[in-house]
Formats: sequence, C-alpha cells, structure tokens
Amino acid sequence: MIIKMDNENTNTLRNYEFVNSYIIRVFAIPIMSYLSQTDPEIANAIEAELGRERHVLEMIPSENFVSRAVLEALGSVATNKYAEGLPGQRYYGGCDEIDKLESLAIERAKKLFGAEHVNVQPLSGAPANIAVYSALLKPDDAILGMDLSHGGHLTHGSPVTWMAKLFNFIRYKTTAEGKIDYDHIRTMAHEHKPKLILVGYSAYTREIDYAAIKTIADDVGALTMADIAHIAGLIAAGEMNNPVTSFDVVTTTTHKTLRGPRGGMIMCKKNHAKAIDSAVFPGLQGGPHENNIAAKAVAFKEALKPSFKEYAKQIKKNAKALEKVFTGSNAKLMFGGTDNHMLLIDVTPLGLSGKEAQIVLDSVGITLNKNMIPDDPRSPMDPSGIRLGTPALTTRGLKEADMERIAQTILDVLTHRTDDGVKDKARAMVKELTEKHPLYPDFSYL
Ligand code: DSN
Repeated sequence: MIIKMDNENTNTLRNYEFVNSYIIRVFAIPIMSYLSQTDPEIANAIEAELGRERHVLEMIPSENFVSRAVLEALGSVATNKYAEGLPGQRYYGGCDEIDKLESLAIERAKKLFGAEHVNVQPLSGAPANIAVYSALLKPDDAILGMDLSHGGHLTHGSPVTWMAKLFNFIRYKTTAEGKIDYDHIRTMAHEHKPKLILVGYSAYTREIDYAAIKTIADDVGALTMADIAHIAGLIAAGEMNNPVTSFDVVTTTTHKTLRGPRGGMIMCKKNHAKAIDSAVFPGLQGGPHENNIAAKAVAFKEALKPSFKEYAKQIKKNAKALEKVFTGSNAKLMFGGTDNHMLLIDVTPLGLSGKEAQIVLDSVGITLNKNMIPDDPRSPMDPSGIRLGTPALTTRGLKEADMERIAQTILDVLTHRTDDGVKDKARAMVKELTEKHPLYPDFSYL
C-alpha cells in the first residue's frame, strides 16, 4: 500500500504516522518507508545492500552486523543537534539530553574496558589515532610502530599518509615465524628513543604482550599506545589481554568485534585526558555526531551483557575451526595460526594471487579481502594473501562445523576455480547457510 505524502508538511507527516501505525496494528500490513517515498533511488540502493548482506557469507574480519537497537539510535533525531564540547561544557544551548546520552556512552565504555578517561567523539579509527599523535607528540617526534605488511595499519606510519610526513615513524616487523620479537623492539627502542611505542594491528592474528611493551617503553621514557580496533570486542569480553589499564592511551573503532556503529573512541590515563579531549575538539573535529554516540552507548550496553561474552568466545572458537582446515592445506597460514578472530593466508601456493582469490570467492558469495603478507613481494593492489574472520558470521549464529565446511569450500573454489560444478556447489552452500541463519528478518526499506 502506498500513501502519498509530502515530507515538508508536518500535518501530513502526523497523518501518515497515525495511518501507518493503525494499519500496522490492525491489519499487520507492511507499509512503505518514508525513505522509499521521498527518495526511491536511495531506498532501492540500501535495500539492495540489505539483500547483499543477507545473501553472502561476510568474512571480512573488520565487518559485523549491528543490532536493530543500534540502527535505530543511528537513525535518530540526535543527528540534528550541534554539541561542540563535552557533556556539561558545551558551546551551544539545548544539550541536556545529548549530555545524558554522551555521558552514558562514556560511563559504559569505562566499565567495559576499565578505562580512567574516555572520549567517544572520534569519527572513526583513523581520526582517533591522528588525535592521539597530535595530543601527545610534536612534529618530527619518533614513533615505533609495526610495518603495514606485517599486520600494522595505514595510520601507524604508512608513507602514503600525511602523518608519516609529520612524524618520524620507525617500523618493526614480525619474525620469520610470524611472532612479535620483543627483544628486537627493545633494541630498536634503545637505538631510536621513540616518544611513543605503538602496538595493535589490523592483520596480525596473535596475542600481544602489553606488559613487555610497557617495560620497554618505561626503559626508554616512551609513551605507550595500543590500537585495539580489531579486537576491542574480544578484550571487552575478557577473551584477550587488555592494555587499557596499563597503557597511556588506547584507541579503537566501535564497529568491528565490538559490534557497534561505525566510529572511533579514545581511552587514556587521567593525566592525558585534557590533551586528548582538546586534540579531538577543537584540535581536529567540529560538532560530534551525537546519533553515532547514542548508537555507541547502545552497543556498549549490549557488550556489557553476559551474552556478549558468549559471542566473543564463539568468535574465537569459529576462528580456530577455520585454522584447523587451513593448517592442513596447501595454502600458507601466516603467523602460524590465530589467537583472535581472523586469519591471514598466503594463497600463492594455490597458484593465484590474493586479488584473484577475492574475486573468485566473491563470485560464489563468500566475501573477504585481499591482503599483504609480511614482506610481500607483490603489490598492495594485487597482494599474495587473503584476510578473513568470524565476527559477522558468528553474529548470524554460525558455529564451528559451519566454519570447517566454509574453509573447505574456500579451498575447493580456489583450487578448482575454473570448475563450474565446484562453484555451483559453493553457491548452494552459501544459500543453505544464509537461509538457515537469516539476517534482519522482517525488515525492509521499501
Ligand atoms: N579498514 C579496516 C580493516 O579492514 O582492518 C582498518 O581500518
């Protein structure tokens, strides 16, 4: 049923809402959304994205599916409000309710991670990292961080970033066995005297010894920073070591294993609070995105529940199930396996590149990403590896047996990529699993 309406007209809006709620309550008939009436092109694109998310096996390790409650907060009227400043100290009037929701987000984040101070305003992970550098360092100061191809992140000093022009990034690497060599980091720290030692990675699959890093940093008078974007949900659930209580500053995104809205957050010791807060605003950002902050608060409340701990445990069990299959294969599992939610695999022994693997797996409905492997001889756009993980599929309810089946299917497709029979079988498996574990059922933008 279509009800013609003019979104500029408040009375029409009120009538529409009334008729809508009446029809839904009395006849249980789905109604077209406001969006589909005012902007069908965008509604169709979003609906098609919903369809894509429903019908593929999403294995990009940095992606996840937020709850309907998080989606509601994201799409709420909190987006309308300017609120530069912090709760209780805003530059604009009318911030009482916004203060409440931002304070809740801060208090919940403190409880989740045991943080002394939290800023929930960074728009995402990259701005959060940039804010930390700008708060704690001066131009040309040295930062010791991990090489991108060994699992680091672009914002940890990749030469293509503006930050790499401002600061002197020195890069450590993993060993040939894929382990972090803390003795080597100690030697580099004594040699280069960095102002900041940075850990936390976007393609590294092993646990991190934060205590060892803290000792090295204390020896050379460096500050400690961890970027826990990928593993924040696992840390919040107590499934991985937590640097928040010992490190000077910890940054994260909120949309990966933490399963919140796309955004960033900085946690720090009280003595850095003022510098961090002023670096975020007015140093780098303007008005905070309060709808996003409301959604962060909702996600943090969800993450404080016992069910989230179960979710985090299952993420790891599922990653171990993938590891089991890939370990016995011809593909090369980097870092010798996984302690977290993801795996990095060199697929060149199977006779193809990471890019080719990503494309052929996409064609059967398995989504993951091409990725550099340590000291990759190939280029970033056509690297040797693929990176895959379990947070999104675990949210959908898949378990270890499903993961083993998926891992075997990935190997079959990569090994027999010109065999249509193998690819059809893979598509049938994707269909079966996605139908068995539906995503956002009874939900439509049309
Ligand atoms: N793009 C994110 C990831 O996939 O790891 C990091 O920024």
